Amino acid sequence: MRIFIIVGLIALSNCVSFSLTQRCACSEYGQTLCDLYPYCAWSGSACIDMDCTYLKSADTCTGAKSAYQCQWNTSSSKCETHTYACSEVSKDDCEEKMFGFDCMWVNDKCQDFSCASATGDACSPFNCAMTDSSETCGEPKSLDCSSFTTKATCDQTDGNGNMCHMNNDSVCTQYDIFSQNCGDYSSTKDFCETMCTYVDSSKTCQAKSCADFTTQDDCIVQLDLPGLKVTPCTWSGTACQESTAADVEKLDMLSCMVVTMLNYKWSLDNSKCTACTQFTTNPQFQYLQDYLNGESYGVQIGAIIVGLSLIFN
Ligand SMILES: *[C@@H]1O[C@H](CO)[C@@H](O)[C@H](O)[C@H]1NC(C)=O
Ligand SMILES: CC(=O)N[C@H]1CO[C@H](CO)[C@@H](O)[C@@H]1O
Repeated sequence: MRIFIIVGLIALSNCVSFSLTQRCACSEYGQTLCDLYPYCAWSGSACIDMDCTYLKSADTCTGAKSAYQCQWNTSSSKCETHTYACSEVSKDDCEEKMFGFDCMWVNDKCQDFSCASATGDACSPFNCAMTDSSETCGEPKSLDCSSFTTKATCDQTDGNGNMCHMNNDSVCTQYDIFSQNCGDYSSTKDFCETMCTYVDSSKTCQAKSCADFTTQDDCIVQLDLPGLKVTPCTWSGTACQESTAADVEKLDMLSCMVVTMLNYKWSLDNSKCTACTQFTTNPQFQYLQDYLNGESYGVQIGAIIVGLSLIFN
């Protein structure tokens, strides 16, 4: 169904990087690895995409354990596919965008999201018009950035994916809140540095690279959020560099999963970290991809990091 074959390995000279929006298809795994991944299920003869009917207890079926895909039916003692309404979601998970919810916690209840009642962090800069100075959150509206002349009045979002922000010459300018190209932020150093690296010598905003890490302990992966990619890094002895395909092959089992964001699998036959050839979408990032494709979803960098930590666990 959702399985598609694409070139998962993006070759950049001899370096490798991986898409955050996909992972190895379940069909790549034998039973041992299949059992490790919550997104897969062992049918008895093959590893298949997780399907509620293979979850055999209320504990593994309901809520976050099945990424809010399934619910335990107490009368039949079966795990069934279920679409959760906000009112059924617990406080802890109510505002978790990665489960695909558009909900908010108000008056001790998980309710449908509304810009007008959102305050503080709940206000999504992507979905709602938001003014930094007054901390107000409202329905999307159009903005004319050039009409704002001070930093205090300039910083705001229109709820349609655009924001006003001061450029490096103190002119209030319109930017995409989330551009897939760091270069779009070359004229605003401070915003550039929230996701990318600003290079003073060339006055350009560039994607982060492994060389940004200066110690061996930090030299693991570099996350390119605008590009929705992760690049594994290898310590050369003196510097942090982009890993080559040969470096990735030598990773141990856990690093193989984590560093490649599940784009490689551990081969039990030869104990090597091996590229998958079939991929499935990674729904933890699906909402972000949907946003980038023009649908409006609340995307916050924090939620992406939470998504990553779930994969790590
Ligand atoms: C639970 O299972 C019973 C028996 O199969 C079925 O009649 C009922 O509709 C199910 N409940 C829900 C909420 O789907
Ligand atoms: C002062 C300064 O750095 N100005 C730069 C602002 O950004 C524009 C567009 O990238 C550059 O052309 C300016 O040199």
